[in-house]
Amino acid sequence: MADELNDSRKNSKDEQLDSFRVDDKGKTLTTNQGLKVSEDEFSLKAGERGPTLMEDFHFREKITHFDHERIPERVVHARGFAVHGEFQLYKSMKKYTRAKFLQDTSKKTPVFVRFSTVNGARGSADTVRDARGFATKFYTEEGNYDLVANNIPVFFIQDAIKFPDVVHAFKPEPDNDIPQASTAHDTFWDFVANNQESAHMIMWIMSDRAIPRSFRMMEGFGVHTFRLVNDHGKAHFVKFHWKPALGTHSLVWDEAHKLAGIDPDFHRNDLWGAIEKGFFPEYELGVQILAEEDEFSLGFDILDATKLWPEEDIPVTIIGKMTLNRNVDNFFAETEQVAFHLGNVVPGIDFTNDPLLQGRLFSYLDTQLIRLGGPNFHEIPINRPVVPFHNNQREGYHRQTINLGKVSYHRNSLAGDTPAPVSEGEGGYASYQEKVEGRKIRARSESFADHFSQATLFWNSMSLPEKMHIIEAFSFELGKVKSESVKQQVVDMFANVSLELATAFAVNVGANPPKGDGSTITKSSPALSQENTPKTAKTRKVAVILTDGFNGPEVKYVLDSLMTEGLMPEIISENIGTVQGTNGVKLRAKHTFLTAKSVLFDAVYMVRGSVKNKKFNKDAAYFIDEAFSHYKPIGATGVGIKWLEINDFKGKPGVIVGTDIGEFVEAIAAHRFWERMLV
Ligand code: HDE
Repeated sequence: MADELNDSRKNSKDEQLDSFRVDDKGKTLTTNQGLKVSEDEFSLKAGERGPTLMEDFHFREKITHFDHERIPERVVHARGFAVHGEFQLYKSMKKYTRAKFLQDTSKKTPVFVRFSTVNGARGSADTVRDARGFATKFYTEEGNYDLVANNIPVFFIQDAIKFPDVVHAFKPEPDNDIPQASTAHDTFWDFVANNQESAHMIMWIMSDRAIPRSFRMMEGFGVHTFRLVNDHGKAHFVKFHWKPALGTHSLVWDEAHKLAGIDPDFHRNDLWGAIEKGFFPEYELGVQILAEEDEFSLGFDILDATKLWPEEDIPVTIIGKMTLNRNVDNFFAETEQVAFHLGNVVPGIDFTNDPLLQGRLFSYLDTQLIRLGGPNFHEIPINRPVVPFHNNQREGYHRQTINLGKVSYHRNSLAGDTPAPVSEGEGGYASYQEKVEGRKIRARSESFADHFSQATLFWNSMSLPEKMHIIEAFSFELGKVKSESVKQQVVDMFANVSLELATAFAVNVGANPPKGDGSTITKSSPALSQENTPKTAKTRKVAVILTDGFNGPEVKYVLDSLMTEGLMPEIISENIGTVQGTNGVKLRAKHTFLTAKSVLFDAVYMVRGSVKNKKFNKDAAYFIDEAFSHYKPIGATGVGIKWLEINDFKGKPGVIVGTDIGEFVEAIAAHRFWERMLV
């Protein structure tokens, strides 16, 4: 609740939400009409064993409300998790934009961010292979600005009219509703092979980017080319980026699979838990800027959403930082009811003619009408701007504002012709006056025709382990396709990206090796590889396997040091509760092997003690073996070292023996030891 919030986190949005928050604790039960209720367990009946009476208004109100508790889930991005935070600018962007929140470095702008998977239903698993949504609502002093981004910088299609097609293809197949959450097999790959503009996005979806370790460790991309417009009306093209302070990291596929069963809420638990612990995730906002006169200088069309701007060609300038620092009070009221819309812009931010962007401008408003039940969803607390809104829109379902007076039209004399528009100089939004001319035509521009060069750029930029993961992902996904023809079409299509790639997965899925010469593109972009991401051990979870009789001072030193370094060690023992070491050291075990599996941790610290419990030893062996096979760092002291020797892990990459904390923390920061893949 807000009153528990420490003051530094309070902001204008939070203060606004305060007036809608209700604490029912300690209150008398009433009906929705405020009538105190004397009995809430028994319906009103004609006799103790008789029928329930129609007259029972309390029963009817309670059941009717319950019957109507659900709203339609989002048609895409149904499963999501949102948190509050704030954004602060490092340097003024006044040169490029009149947007006030991008000019004043002293201001903190409240934000609400919803992360999501695209494909699965509301109750599906977090760790499926999919793009992730990364939608940010900035509650600025000029109204709401929504940056509705994904963790992948390109998209499947080039024109919004094909969105229903691609979504129908990747959602569960319509006859049997299989598979849930993950991408459909035959229909999706049939779509891909017959809509080859998808090639670049598919490379990202088959890569580690589609199985992120955490929402806290994902980049965000606005995808489209937008416009920034300054006070003088001068425009620049812009691409928006979010860069996570913790770097961009991923799960491995086997781990992602297991997590979907062991903890379907893995990503929401991770984000919720980090914020509750005070580990506030941070992302820097970056922009790539292109002068209008350079529109045609990149060798591809900047209106084509299947293209990215290589960061080595157009550097990302970091302009500010977003800190996510508060969990929601109520999932439905905030996370479910938040409504994002690309059309929520502020002066100084404008659109381009990207046909995907243009279509989205229609879709996001339209979809809220069915999802939130009418045109007044902007009045829902989470959607309200922190500045007042005044216009002549009236009535409709669930209207809450009580507009005074008789006048609800423009122009008028009875209210002095108010509410009245203001000039651009006074903050009125005016669209950028782009000169447009052309014939009405349903066609794709020739400049959108190259579907493969950047898919190859992506492939060329991957490290060896990343390439092996991509081959594995294609082999897994296509391996599930029943149609031999579809498999072959996909193999032949991806030969245009890389002959090496297509040949490798063709063998695995039982298709014929591809024909053709492959790609001649040799360019690569190091920024695309996760090998080159920032690496830190901060906030990583370490499983500590510990039993009674451990070396008290030594283990305490290791755990204290890990915590000082900002890591989260959690003890697994024979029982939940106290574990007793030498020198009177007592620690608290949070887990047993029943509640903790290795996939829930980033690293293992193996200590053990004097216990001879066979079942425990067997479970510990499985645990550490699995962690090793997922390339995770493993540390050991005491009896734990002997155990590593037995399993022949000692001396292997990422296996650290002894109390050199620096070495262990460095290994955890490295995240994975892919060298194990090759030995
Ligand atoms: Fe969306 N998208 N989208 N999308 N999208 C929705 O809006 C749509 C696209 C994205 O957390 C829907 O409120 C069309 C690209 C996110 O609430 C809907 C097209 C990108 C979210 C919709 C696209 C996105 C959505 C469903 C092709 C990355 C979740 C519910 C032209 C830049 C927002 C809703 C949240 C949600 C339409 C393509 C990101 C139906 C027509 C490209 C993060 O309006």
